[in-house]
Amino acid sequence: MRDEFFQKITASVVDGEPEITVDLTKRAIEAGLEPMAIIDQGLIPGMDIVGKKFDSGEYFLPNLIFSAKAMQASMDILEPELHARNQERKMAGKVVIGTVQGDIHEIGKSLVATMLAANSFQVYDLGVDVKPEVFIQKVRETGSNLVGLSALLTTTMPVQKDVILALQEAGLRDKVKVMVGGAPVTRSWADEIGADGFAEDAIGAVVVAKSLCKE
Ligand code: HCB
Repeated sequence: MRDEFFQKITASVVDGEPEITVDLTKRAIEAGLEPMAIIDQGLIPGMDIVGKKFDSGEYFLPNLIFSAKAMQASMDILEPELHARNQERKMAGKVVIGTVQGDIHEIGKSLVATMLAANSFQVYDLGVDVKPEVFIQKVRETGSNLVGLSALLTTTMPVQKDVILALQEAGLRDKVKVMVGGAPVTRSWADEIGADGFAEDAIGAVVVAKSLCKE
């Protein structure tokens, strides 16, 4: 019965069916399955499959959004259950993310935030048009080890560099990694401004974030 539950939960995440994932999650808890096992053996394998399908071109952005929603909806039920059992999920890292000052493009940044949250990162999403000092303040407040900076305009790309300089000035640069992204952002731009990582899409961002947080 356990394996059947896990397989169905995995499939509902892969299919991007939040309502089914929620229903299965509730039933699995009622049946006595451990919340941590539901995450490790049901949800995470689902997101792994989704990542592979996206990489191979079988899945597109809407698939990612629905799968991440399914995972997140299940996590909303499981987090309080873990808490009640004094079990905290082992987080992959703490990420402060936002679209930089002067830029109101939100979709890509939010997708990256959702995918990170679905992959066991604690995410602090500051929204759009975020001033460098607000990133600094949030990093200090949360003790985050990663900052994700999104910029969609060639005119706001330099603000990514401003945030890196502000981290340096605040004495935080050696405590936090910086990952940049956004349609006009390239690896060479990331190198030029001294970012630690660059990702072209949300799945890539999860891979880069995991590797930066391991360092
Ligand atoms: Co906007 N806009 N826009 N826009 N916009 C772009 C970005 C242009 C390229 C369109 C064009 O001219 N061809 C252009 C920028 C040109 C340039 O600078 N070279 C542009 C412009 C000029 C503008 C305005 C200035 C237009 C105006 O008012 N005259 C204005 C900007 C206002 C401002 O920000 N101050 C503006 C406004 C808008 C909206 C409001 C109408 C709307 C945004 C709505 C919203 O987000 N709530 C909008 C949109 C939707 C776009 C396009 C069409 C799509 C952007 C998008 O959402 N892409 C875009 C054209 C395009 O890019 N094709 C156009 C989909 C997401 C999923 O991709 O690249 O954002 P993404 O994110 C990826 C990836 O980059 C990476 O992962 C994400 C997920 O796969 N990633 C990260 C992103 N952030 C990351 C952070 C990390 O740490 C790691 C990875």
